[in-house]
Amino acid sequence: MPKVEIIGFAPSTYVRVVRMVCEERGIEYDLKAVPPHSPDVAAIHPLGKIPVMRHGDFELCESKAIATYLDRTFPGPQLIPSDPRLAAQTEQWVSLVNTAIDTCLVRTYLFCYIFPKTADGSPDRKAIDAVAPTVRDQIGILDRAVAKTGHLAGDQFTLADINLMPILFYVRQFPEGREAIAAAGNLAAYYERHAERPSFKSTTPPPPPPRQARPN
Ligand SMILES: N[C@@H](CCC(=O)N[C@@H](CS)C(=O)NCC(=O)O)C(=O)O
Repeated sequence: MPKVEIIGFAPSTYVRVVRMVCEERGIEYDLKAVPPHSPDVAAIHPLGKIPVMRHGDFELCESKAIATYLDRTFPGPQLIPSDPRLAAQTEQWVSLVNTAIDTCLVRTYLFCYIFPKTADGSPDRKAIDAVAPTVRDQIGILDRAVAKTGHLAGDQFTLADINLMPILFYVRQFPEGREAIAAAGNLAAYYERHAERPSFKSTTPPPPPPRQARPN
């Protein structure tokens, strides 16, 4: 079978998700570390977003689609369980995280720090203060979701957990997020536990560059 190629740079949370899937499943892959909208990406993703994937003559975009393809194509314990209820719960949490939680915690909150729209490039204090209550609310939602089993779907580590961990990694690096997670005992323990997985450690991104143009 040809080697999988993941295209997209390491700081991206979504790139990390598909890399973690490869690592968890023991899938050999090459990482082509390029930013969004670069030619290799634009040739596969209609909106130029990362990650995209190439596997032989098969090209695919969107992290959830890539993760599902890898999970179904390669042998081994599945990250999207075959049990219909567990599979649906996995889908449910991937959807909730990608449509609402990523939007708030990454695209709004984190971007106030790493891609601020302020004239001097300093963190956007006004925007941070505005989003902080929603950050706390969403951390509370996640805290309750993992309270029972320490996982988002059933009592096993699934794509739902893989999809969330890269976000928590960044949120913990900024004060409001760090405080909210520290106050959420179940989520803090969840993070500490799953952060020990080799797939998480081996995909740790480099620290974000101090000042950059916002990518979108
Ligand atoms: N729905 C996409 C989202 C991917 C995404 O937003 N990637 C970011 C990097 S983390 C990106 O490419 N941003 C550039 C842009 O939106 O133009 C997926 O799940 O793969």
